[in-house]
Amino acid sequence: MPQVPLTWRSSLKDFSLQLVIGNKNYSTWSLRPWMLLHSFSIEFDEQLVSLNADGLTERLLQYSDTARVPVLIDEQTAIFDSLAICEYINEHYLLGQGWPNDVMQRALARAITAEMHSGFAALRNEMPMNIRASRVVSLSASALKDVQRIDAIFSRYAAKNENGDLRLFGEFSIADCFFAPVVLRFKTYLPELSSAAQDYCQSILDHASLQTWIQAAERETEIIDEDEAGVDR
Ligand SMILES: N[C@@H](CCC(=O)N[C@@H](CS)C(=O)NCC(=O)O)C(=O)O
Repeated sequence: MPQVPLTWRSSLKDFSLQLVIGNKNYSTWSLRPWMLLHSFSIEFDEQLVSLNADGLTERLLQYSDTARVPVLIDEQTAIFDSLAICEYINEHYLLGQGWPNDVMQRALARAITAEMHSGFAALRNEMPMNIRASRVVSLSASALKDVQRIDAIFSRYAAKNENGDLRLFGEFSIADCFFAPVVLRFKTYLPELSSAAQDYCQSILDHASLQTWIQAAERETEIIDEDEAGVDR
């Protein structure tokens, strides 16, 4: 992909970009586009909708027919699904810089992002994101297999950028945004990981945008019962 200078559409005066998200403590899907926008300093308004079960569908239907968050509202179009939103941000605001420059690395980054988007069901069920918590869960064989596969992804594709930070394929991209929620699940439940995977997790946890999200999650007080798993460590 040709190198193009980054020119943000958000520098235009008449923009109004709105991201509708769920509770920061729990909403893995919301974190992905939020982290992409925040990391690339694209201005947006944030609208947080409680994921509490009472009247949830009606609350979410105000923004999208899918009754799901995240939703990105740009120029009165509501774009739903975290991957579609990230692709839109990449095309419309980042001029392609949301993915690695190299075509092969870009293909692999898309492959693992798609794998995360559509897979790891056991891990999702058994280790819900719960940033404030430190918990112990006993994992099924399927969830352990998911953890091992993610460990292999981190070990294989994490590489240092010029600041010495570990990022998938060496430069921060949509792939890191998609795996950040898993890093937070690992922080809560501490499954056994290789040292290479642990190093990647720590490096992403230190990312300034993720720290901003974590701090906001820690200030939240609402409990979503469906996403509380395990016992306190
Ligand atoms: N594939 C969708 C999934 C979005 C999703 O399931 N969001 C959850 C919150 S993290 C939701 O809106 N749940 C509402 C409900 O289940 O009623 C995406 O990638 O955005």
